[in-house]
Amino acid sequence: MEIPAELGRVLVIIPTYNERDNIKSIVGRVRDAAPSVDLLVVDDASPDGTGDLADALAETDEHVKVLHRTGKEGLGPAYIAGFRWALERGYDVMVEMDADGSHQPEELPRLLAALVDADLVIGARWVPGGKVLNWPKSREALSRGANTYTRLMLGVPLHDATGGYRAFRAATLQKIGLEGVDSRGYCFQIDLALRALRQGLKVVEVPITFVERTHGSSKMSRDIMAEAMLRITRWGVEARTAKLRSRR
Ligand SMILES: Nc1nc2c(ncn2[C@@H]2O[C@H](COP(=O)(O)OP(=O)(O)OP(=O)(O)O)[C@@H](O)[C@H]2O)c(=O)[nH]1
Ligand SMILES: [Mg+2]
Repeated sequence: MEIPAELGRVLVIIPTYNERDNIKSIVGRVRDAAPSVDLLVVDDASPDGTGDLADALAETDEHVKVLHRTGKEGLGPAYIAGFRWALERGYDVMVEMDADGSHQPEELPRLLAALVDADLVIGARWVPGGKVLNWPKSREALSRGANTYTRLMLGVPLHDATGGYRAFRAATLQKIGLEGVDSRGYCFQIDLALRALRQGLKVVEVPITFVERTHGSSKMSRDIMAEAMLRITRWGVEARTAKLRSRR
């Protein structure tokens, strides 16, 4: 499947923290699946040397770039740094992709095809045709629960607002405005989807098959979950309060 030329220049952004055993494979798979796109690895000074491995890959392939940051700040700030880097260099499309193989590069052409008629495409697990491989029931329940809570609390028409395999048009990020985004963990994904919807942009979910990582360890934590719960609740309350005020 070809990448639609009308989309312009595409950059796949891969945030990494201790992904030594995954980085080479994921970069290679993206290069095979979509040879015309560029890649940016955003590494938060991984102690396991992921940043050096990424530099080595960049040395032999001009499609691969690396942004080194000074310490672990969470997924949100890493993506924002990557988005800024891309906007400064005139990319037209920015893709979010995990390094751990959960987001299959082979599905990228399908995500990009959907972006031709959308402002933001979310690779979704919890839609018909979407799947998760090798997750324990407890992890599935957590993700489904978080998404149901998000839909009810925020009134958004999305089934996988926490999904992190996404394609944005540059214009979408410019309209959203990245200045005020301070979410760190996976509520960053909800934050951006919500901002896009509130701007009246077209957000489309495309079914994906999400594969649990086989190497390295998850960075998911109690703190990240707590941040998401608190923020979803706060955004929901704020939206309801604003609605009530506007009725008066
Ligand atoms: N640069 C950077 N990358 C991060 C940070 N935290 C997580 N990542 C990367 O973001 C991606 C997603 O993180 P994961 O640890 O897989 O978290 P997850 O996908 O929510 O959890 P699992 O499903 O258990 O893997 C991976 O590529 C991580 O290496 C961070 O603080 N900084
Ligand atoms: Mg993961």
